[in-house]
Amino acid sequence: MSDFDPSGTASYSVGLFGIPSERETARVVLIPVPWEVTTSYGSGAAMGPEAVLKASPQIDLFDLELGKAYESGYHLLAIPEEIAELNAQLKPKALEVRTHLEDHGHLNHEMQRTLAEINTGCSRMSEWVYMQAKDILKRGQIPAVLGGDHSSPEGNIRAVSEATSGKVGVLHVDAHADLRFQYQGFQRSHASIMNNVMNAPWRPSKLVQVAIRDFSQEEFAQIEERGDIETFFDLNLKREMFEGRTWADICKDIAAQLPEQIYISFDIDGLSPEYCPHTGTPVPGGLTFDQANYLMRHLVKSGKKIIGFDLNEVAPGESDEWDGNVGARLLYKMCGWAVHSQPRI
Ligand SMILES: [Mn+2]
Repeated sequence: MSDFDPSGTASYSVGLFGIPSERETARVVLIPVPWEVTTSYGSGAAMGPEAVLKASPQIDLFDLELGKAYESGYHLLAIPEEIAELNAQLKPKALEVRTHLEDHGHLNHEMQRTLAEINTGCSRMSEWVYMQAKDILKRGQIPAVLGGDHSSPEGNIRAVSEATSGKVGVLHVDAHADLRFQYQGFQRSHASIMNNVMNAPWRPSKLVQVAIRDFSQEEFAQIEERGDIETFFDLNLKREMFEGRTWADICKDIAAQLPEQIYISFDIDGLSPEYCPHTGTPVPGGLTFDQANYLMRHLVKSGKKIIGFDLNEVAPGESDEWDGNVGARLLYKMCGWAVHSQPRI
């Protein structure tokens, strides 16, 4: 990085955010996952990693609150062709299964076989992410997933949870609760990720959800039942703020629910849709960019350690790069806060 000019014109061909960094020495290693097999509504999340990478060099690296955190290195691995191919192969099959289910109400023998093939493929993707994340953790680096739909980070959450013997707590920012028990027959659907995470043998100690505003009655029942799931519904957050509570006060409440070691799983649709108009399942309401950033700042200032994280469901528009731009800026803040939370001693 010696001849690198952080104020100069940057290119993504140099690396994420235009920063030259080595896999071996970077503090944060990002795993791109071009995946959207079970996406049920709008598509494009598989193009998320590329969109974020291409938009990333326009960020001014010097940051008022993060300083020169980037100097510790944020390295994005190459977009894995094998996973991209598997995604391209399975996505039309998943659509076929879904259409068949809608038309007939059940799956015939052939469609059940196709469904099994999709479930196996989704497990393969998760296993691949898990192996990457384990390797990154072993080297003392911070693993981050850049999705892909919300099923893509499961392997990363698993690796982090195992590395902390299940002590880690997950902060989950999303419009959706993602607690569905299977979705349309898919075991690893984007809508089931937190159900899968919180029912796994390696599950984290706590799931704290923020900005949730779209969920089923069954998901609500699970939230009510379980002591290890705490949900800050968007409606309640907004009501409290309308009645005079500050976001700083609410951030304190959120921090109080989390253990010291945290993992952040950020679905871009947790933000208000104006920040992510092309994401697969946008929902009105949600956080502003600044609220999300302040929440992360608050958590780090209150002593939380960000052990790993993911950003998912960023989907580029056809003619503008706004979604990728916001995604890159959010990712930059996440990388910076992760580094700030775990200063090298
Ligand atoms: Mn979502």
